[in-house]
Amino acid sequence: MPLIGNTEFFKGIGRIPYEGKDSDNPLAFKFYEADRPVDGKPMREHFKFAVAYWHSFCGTGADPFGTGTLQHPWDAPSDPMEAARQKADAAFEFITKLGFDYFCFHDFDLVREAPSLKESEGRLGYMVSYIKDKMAASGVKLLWGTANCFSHPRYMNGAATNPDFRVLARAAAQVKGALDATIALGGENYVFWGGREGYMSLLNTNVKRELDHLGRFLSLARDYARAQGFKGTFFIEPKPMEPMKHQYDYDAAAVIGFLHQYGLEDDFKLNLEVNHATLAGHSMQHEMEIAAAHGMLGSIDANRGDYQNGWDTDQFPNNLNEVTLMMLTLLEAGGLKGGGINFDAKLRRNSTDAEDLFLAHIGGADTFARALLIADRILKESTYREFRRKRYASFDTGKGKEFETGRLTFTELHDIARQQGSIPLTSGKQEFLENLINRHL
Ligand code: XLS
Ligand code: NI
Ligand code: NI
Repeated sequence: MPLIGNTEFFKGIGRIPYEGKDSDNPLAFKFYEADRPVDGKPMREHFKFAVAYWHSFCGTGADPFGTGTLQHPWDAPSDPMEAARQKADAAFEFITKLGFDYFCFHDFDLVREAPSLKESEGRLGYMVSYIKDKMAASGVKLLWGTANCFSHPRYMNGAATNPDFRVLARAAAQVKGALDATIALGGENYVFWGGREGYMSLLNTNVKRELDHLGRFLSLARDYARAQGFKGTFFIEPKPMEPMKHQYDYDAAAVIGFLHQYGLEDDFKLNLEVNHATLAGHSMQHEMEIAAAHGMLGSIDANRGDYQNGWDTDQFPNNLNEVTLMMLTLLEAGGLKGGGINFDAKLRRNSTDAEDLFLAHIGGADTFARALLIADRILKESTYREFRRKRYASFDTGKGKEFETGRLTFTELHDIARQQGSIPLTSGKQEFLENLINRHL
């Protein structure tokens, strides 16, 4: 295994092979076979699997009740630039051994933020060139970049929706830097997750002004990036709450309405996250269906929640039934528009072996690969597609078609109802379809 840096961080683990479903090697893919074609394109293109820099290389396992349990050797150097270089070395060793094609990052995942904006920009600029070389050497690409405008105390009342203009300007400077970094690294997309764009209390909040500020901020960011030659897609990542009591980007439907209200619908799509969907009281398939219905199914942050509790636990995906339903929607929608599957998931606090990060990603990739194969079979070999099509057959011809194509008036509908006599009940066949899905799992 040729190393890109000098130190090997994940010793004793080589390139993860595909060994097929009968393998009992925990460090092998059982279903994810990158070059295997499914429905006309290889798995790697369906998924564009990405490693999330923040969880995998910055997360320490700390929680509100205790300090970190994961002691990363790359965090040891006190010099921030040395620590950042080592972290990048570890990240690219990991991604290359795993065989994924992409990564995603926030600006200050790459290097610790400095006390001043100017010095922070200098640090980021240096790390961008360091990482650019690693990308060239490994062939790993950037799925998307983003700015962390939620961790620093200055953002406690929001970034683009902060009531203090000075904080908004500071956030703009940070997003500019993250856009520049994304463009310099050939990033295919750029994400906005409005972590603190919302409120803790309506008593101190002017919702209308905050939404207008957010709309203007995003328009300016878009115009800046386009002027710099960025051709990729901007994504909004909906999440209903956490850290705020309420976030404006609540769910897919709310974000789509917002994008249209502020004239952003041509440049922006959605980056949907499984655990955010469930926090909003939806299934992930629901969120994907809503996005796909508007041509906005852009990208996916893959993880899962714990269905016994209600916060963003960001566990690695392993629920075959849930992911199969997602893959049905993905295939029917013709794939993701520009994005991929980013594992926005973290190890449990007590998963402390170096190999655990590999096992987590292998399990996630295998769940998606297996689900894709199942969904492809359901669509090609069962009556699922045909049943769903036929359910709307009354709109395919005659008066139904005239209605769909805008050729009937309301009074004509009334006339039709008068003439048509009694309407037989038609079963929705829900249990039939549920059994059909289970039979293919
Ligand atoms: C947090 C979000 C975050 C975004 C990127 O819940 O998922 O990780 O994906 O800022
Ligand atoms: Ni999340
Ligand atoms: Ni996310």
